[in-house]
Amino acid sequence: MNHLFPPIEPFNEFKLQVSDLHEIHLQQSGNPAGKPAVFLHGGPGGGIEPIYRQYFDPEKWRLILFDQRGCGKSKPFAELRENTTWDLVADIEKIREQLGINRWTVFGGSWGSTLALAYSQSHPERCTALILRGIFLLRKSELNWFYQDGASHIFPDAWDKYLELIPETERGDLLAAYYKRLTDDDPEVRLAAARAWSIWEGSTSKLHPNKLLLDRFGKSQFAEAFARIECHYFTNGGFLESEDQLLDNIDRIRHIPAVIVQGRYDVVCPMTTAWDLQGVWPEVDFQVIPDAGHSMSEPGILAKLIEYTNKYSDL
Ligand code: STX
Repeated sequence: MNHLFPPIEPFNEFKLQVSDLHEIHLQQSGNPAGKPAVFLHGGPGGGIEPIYRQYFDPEKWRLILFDQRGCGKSKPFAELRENTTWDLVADIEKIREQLGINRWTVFGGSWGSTLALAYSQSHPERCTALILRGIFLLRKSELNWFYQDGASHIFPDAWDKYLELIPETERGDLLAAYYKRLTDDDPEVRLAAARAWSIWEGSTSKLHPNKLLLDRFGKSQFAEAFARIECHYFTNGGFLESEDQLLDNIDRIRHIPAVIVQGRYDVVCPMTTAWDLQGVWPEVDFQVIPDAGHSMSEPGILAKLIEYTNKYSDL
């Protein structure tokens, strides 16, 4: 059975100024002489967590984690300016160059999978392997499913709380209604919207939701960056050229060893998306977890991810 590695501290932490405005926070853990891997967190705006270090054998891997622009310990906090998918792709290259890494394994779930695809399709020669989970391609149908009409039918109780904040006249376009409040000048308006937005996602991420997770999503510090940055990216279609961009450019990466780990009962990023991706990418190793939701801590997903970080440590 594959289970988490013991908790470890980073062996090195530092800041990197990636633009006049943004400074990002990075850390390295595991074996400094190990195989390099970069961890792309979700959201966007979710930030990194200590437990993410425990998915990689610390003797085999040199793991690089960082807080994407505007979240976690990166600064300025919750900043939306100069914050696009392509800024993040450029940051990943800056990090790689700064650390003197030639090629690395790219690990990302949910929004992390979107970013992993955008990065690897831009810089395929830098990728040794891809470990992707809970696939999210930011297509209109996916956003509509989660923020307008879809997941609402599975979690009507949590949905009511997400709706509560928005007057009926504005409910025809909830993304727009939330964007307006998340970018309001009044911090109280922003925060109330941020908490409701984040709690909705926290309530739907696991097959068996737990209070610990909800507490984290409801914390104002986490919620403000998470909700503002997510809503900013989603309002702008992920800054993609077209909504099928990541499917259309699969030729650029099909030669790279890659696995998709997908929970059958993922309500945040339903399996249709992973299915469409594997449909244009027959080379990918497609692993469906029959009894899992969205979160990377779902037992079957966790075990499969660790199986693959172990397997790919030999590539
Ligand atoms: N957002 C999905 C996503 O990337 C639509 C995501 N969901 N939860 C997370 O990320 C965190 C666990 C990082 C908070």
